[in-house]
Amino acid sequence: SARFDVAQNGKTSPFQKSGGLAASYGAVDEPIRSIPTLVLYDDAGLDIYDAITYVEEYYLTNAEMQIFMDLGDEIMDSCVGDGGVLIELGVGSMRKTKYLLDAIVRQGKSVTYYALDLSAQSLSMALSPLASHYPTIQFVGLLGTYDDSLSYIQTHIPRPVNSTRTLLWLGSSIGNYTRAEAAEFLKRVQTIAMDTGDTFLCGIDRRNDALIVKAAYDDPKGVTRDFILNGLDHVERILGVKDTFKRDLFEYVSIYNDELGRHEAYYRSLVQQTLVLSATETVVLEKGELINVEYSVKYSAQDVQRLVDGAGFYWPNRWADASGRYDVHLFQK
Ligand code: AVJ
Repeated sequence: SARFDVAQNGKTSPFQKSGGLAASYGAVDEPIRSIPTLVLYDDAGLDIYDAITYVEEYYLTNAEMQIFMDLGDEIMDSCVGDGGVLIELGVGSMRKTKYLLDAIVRQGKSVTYYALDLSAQSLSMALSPLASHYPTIQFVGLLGTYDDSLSYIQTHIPRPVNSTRTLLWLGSSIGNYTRAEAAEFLKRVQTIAMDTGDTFLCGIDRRNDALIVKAAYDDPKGVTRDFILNGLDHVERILGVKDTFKRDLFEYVSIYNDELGRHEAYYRSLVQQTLVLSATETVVLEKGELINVEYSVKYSAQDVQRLVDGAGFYWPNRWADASGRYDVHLFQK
């Protein structure tokens, strides 16, 4: 059966950290405004993201699913033991987790599976059917952010006797962090949430051909555009304003920055406009000005090596998809 737990104290506003439309400096020494990536993930955004995972050009999900379908037994054999604990950071719809659970059941192991997500709704929708389908697996839903989960794991999930903990971070979610942030986060996971011998299974997109990446993030049906532009509505709700971030005064700009190995998603202001964010804060956007909302950072083998070294992990294995675009990596403490 599935039970639910809360890994955090209250809902944190995505704006709390950086302030609305924070200005920072990009590589070109021009101020680049940004909105926290988290604004993309309200309930509507989660639904559109789920639709993205079915878009043919968005190869990441299929690549990862294919790895789990073809190699799930070997992967689970190498990092999950009987009586073990799995903790997945950011589960979403859990479409691909199923293949891992199938492998665990085939291997006759019983495990406890902790699923962390920001949305209570997607947690219960994903977990309820699984709980009845996998009687040897105990499911616990965790509601909270990645950071909330680290201290929760430390204080509430004891190291299993005669087994280990396996953390899962799939879907190349790591890509939404800068390289420095990613290394720092992994270091904290390693320090706070893992013991010697515990493993970390991490799905990471490679630095693929620029055209392939570009098509994945600017699909012809415009599903990605909808996903990004939906963030504007969420921003309005967060700030408690109306008719301020007007959809028809912005367009989605998708850039694959080959040099830095990352896709960059922006809102471009189609006109000069003054946004009244609150009684004390207004922002003037120039015509054509860009506001960054997301980076999707890609990793070459060398980039992964740097990440692993920075976090203090071993890197015992990796499994690639058939087209060689995507890897599931096994890191170990
Ligand atoms: C869920 C963060 C991995 O960056 O590839 C998909 C989100 N953004 N299309 C990604 C996303 C645009 C996705 N992650």
